[in-house]
Amino acid sequence: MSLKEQLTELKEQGLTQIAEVQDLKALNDIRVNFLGKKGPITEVLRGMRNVEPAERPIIGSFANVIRDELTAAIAAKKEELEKAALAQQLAAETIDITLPGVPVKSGQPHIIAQVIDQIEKLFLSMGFQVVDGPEVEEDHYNFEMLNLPKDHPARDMQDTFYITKQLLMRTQTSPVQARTMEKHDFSKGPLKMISPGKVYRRDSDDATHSHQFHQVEGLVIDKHITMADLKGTLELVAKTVFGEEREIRLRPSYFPFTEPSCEVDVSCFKCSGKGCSVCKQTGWIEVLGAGMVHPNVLRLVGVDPEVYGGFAFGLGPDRFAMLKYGVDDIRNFYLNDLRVLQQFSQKG
Ligand code: 2NL
Repeated sequence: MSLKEQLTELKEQGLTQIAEVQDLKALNDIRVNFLGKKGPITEVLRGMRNVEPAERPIIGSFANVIRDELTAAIAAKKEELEKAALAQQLAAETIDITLPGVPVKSGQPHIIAQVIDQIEKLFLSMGFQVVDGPEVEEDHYNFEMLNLPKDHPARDMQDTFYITKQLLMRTQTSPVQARTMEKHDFSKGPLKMISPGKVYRRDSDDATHSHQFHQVEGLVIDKHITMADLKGTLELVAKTVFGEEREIRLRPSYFPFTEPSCEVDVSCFKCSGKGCSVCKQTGWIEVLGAGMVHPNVLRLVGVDPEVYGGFAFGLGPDRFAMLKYGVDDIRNFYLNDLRVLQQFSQKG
């Protein structure tokens, strides 16, 4: 067989093997076998010694053409196999996005926290500070500083959790305000604050009483504060929590720490004032207590009542939530039954 014939046969063999090969490893073996230094093409070319010198360049370039053809066929096959491998991998790794996912359970703030958050947002927007304080409080700050003399009925052992003679669970958040007023430098400007938090009463729990509940107290101390400032502020609270159409009215009342004192009613959000079971046919619902800070309280914290005055109020987020959502038993807020709490999802 002539060299040309041998080379042509090698080419045919090579092309057949390349056409049949199924994987990249075997393809590489073919490449090494045919085109490598010890491969048959190199071997055939060694036989050039016996070829006429004039023939040699022709055989040489014929061999190169065959080498190039096989190289090209291998490259094409390599690309084909790589594409097939990628397609197979992609098919195997396909994610079915129509499959239902694993649901993620998300919580939400407790309904009382939601009411407090809403009130905090309102007061922060009016430049008030939100102040925290201890729940275990001194008798001095809880009562004494708030003009509750030693024999006042509110200080009765029956109503307060005493820890020692001097220490107790705070019955209101006003001690936070007494502490803040005491520290405030009034030459630097007015004091505008709210103090939200937990308070404690030595009560038997029932539908409307809980030994632990919540309070948000508010306080503004400055020169020239009037009851109109109080009314305007509380009207905003009522509208924010109970709806834009609400009105408020002030009725005279009594608290040891304010003078004058008032109770604040909001126009009924159920019947808009016509009279229904929620407002007991009066058109009004009592929602909070307030007043002008008693001069004795100012004196006790070192503020001159001849120069400064202010208003204060106290409201119950528990009562707000009960009224707003028609919850008739305060214990629902503290039993932490998810069937109750999940009804107050903010996701709507
Ligand atoms: C309520 C309503 C009220 C205050 C709280 C207060 C605080 C300071 C000075 C004066 Cl530091 N007053 N707080 C005022 C009026 C009402 O809470 O029903 N309380 C028993």
